[in-house]
Amino acid sequence: LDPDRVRDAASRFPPDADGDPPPYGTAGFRAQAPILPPVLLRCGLLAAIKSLAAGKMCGVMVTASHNPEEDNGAKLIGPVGEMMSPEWEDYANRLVAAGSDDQLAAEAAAIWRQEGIDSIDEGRGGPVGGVVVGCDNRPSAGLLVEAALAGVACTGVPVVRAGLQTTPQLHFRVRARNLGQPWGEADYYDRLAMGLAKASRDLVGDAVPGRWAAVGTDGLLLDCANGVGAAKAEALIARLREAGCGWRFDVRNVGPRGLNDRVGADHVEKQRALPLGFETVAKGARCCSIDGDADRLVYFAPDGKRGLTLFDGNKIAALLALYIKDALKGMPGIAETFKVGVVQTAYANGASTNYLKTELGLQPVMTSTGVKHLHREAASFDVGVYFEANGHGTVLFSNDLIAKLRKIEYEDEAARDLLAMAEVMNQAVGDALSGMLMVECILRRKVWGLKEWEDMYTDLPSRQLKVMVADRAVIKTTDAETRCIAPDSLQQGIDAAVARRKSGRAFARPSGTENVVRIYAEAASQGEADSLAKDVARLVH
Ligand code: 16G
Ligand code: ZN
Repeated sequence: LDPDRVRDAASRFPPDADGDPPPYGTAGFRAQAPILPPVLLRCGLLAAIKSLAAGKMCGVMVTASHNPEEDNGAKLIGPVGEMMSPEWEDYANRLVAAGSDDQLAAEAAAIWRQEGIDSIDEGRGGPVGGVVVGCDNRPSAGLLVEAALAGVACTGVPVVRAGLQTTPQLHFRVRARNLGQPWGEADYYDRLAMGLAKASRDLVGDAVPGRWAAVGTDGLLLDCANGVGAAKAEALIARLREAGCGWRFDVRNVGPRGLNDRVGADHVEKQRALPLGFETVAKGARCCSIDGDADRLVYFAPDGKRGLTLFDGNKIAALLALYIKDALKGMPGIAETFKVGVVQTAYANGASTNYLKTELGLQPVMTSTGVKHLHREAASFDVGVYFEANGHGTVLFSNDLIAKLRKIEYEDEAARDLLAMAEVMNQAVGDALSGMLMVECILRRKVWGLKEWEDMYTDLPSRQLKVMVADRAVIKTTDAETRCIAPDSLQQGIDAAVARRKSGRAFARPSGTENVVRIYAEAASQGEADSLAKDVARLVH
């Protein structure tokens, strides 16, 4: 690593003199865009080192997901399309904390040595790697992409500009490239369209299959949060049409103004409010929202009183898990050898956990909040479904299982269904467009309207609150964020408050993305859930 080149690149994107650099949060760096150029430079630099260490392509996605338009950020993508491991998050923090150009050059050199890059390269006969940089449609993207590219280039690692991408598209691209599979954007649409044709058993040919029309369901209204997912959803739908799919999609909130402003999956899930532009949509219409970078998906139906019925990540997970369980019934004798699992967080509504246990015979695994935690657990199963309530999730299939299914696909319909699902569902990360196609497919296959989906289980009354605090780090949790171990008497207080309610459950945890403490409470009645949440909020204050 040439320290002069690092210093030169860094001098073009100097850090703000005052103000601390942002920390690596749950999903990467996120802050107001003006302070981010030096952070993106450092992300590019780190991704380049990672790509050299792995001898594979890595990625940097410039996005702040569902955050306001003025914010931006970076998500770092490892060689199998995964989020960076905790060790590399530490490296990222070290580089971002390095204020001066000299400090940065020294830190980068230290990481370079720690990872033994020079000797790896000699062993391979020269550097192998590359970094692909993509972005969402925020106005600040241009400069931040340049900063990331400069960070990569100063290491000598080749850079690729992917331009506008959804976060899951960039994860897909990195993963597919490194696996030697077709990786371009057109390949992404092809895979989804072809997978859907197989998964729906050619139901795609019908605009509205006759039997399905009888449950009163029609096309899907899609709220794109005015984000990058809008153009990508349109491209996907065009590809579906080419493949003969007659399903109706009505794409709304296509931008470019108003990103995440009272629209999108986060708004719908957190505020339980209709997105802008859906005020006059008919009661009961099938709608879904994605977030600003299209890695979250929730479904909803207007209730005719300006409110809505929500189908959150847990409801989506339940539908997917049921579909998988049903498919497995079609392969007796073999299915028992497959490990099927569902991963949730403690913030999943207790009714969903209960449904998975009692109706599907699954024992959900609980992890801390954040995709990287859920993803890791899900990858330990042959078929691993994971979802957060906010709509981030996917279904992972092990290589071993895929190989077994391939052997029997010609004679076994259920095996073909599962293979098709593995094509539709993004294997790198949660993907709103993938998830949407799969949900649409399952509803049609089951001849289900929203009513049938809703009736799978009824959410227990719950309340989420966020509490502003001076320092959220004083709250420390354990057991997948279900118990507080600091400050001292907090957990005792929560336990006592919970004990006063029928079927009560409550947790508090520091947010990984904002300086707040999040509280979740559940109880037999809405009044009790509300008052339990308030009690816990008072304890946290
Ligand atoms: C990030 C995470 C999401 C998590 C959320 C929690 C990724 C890709 N995204 O958006 O999984 O649910 O943070 O934020 O990991 P909070 O701690 O502020 O509630
Ligand atoms: Zn997102």
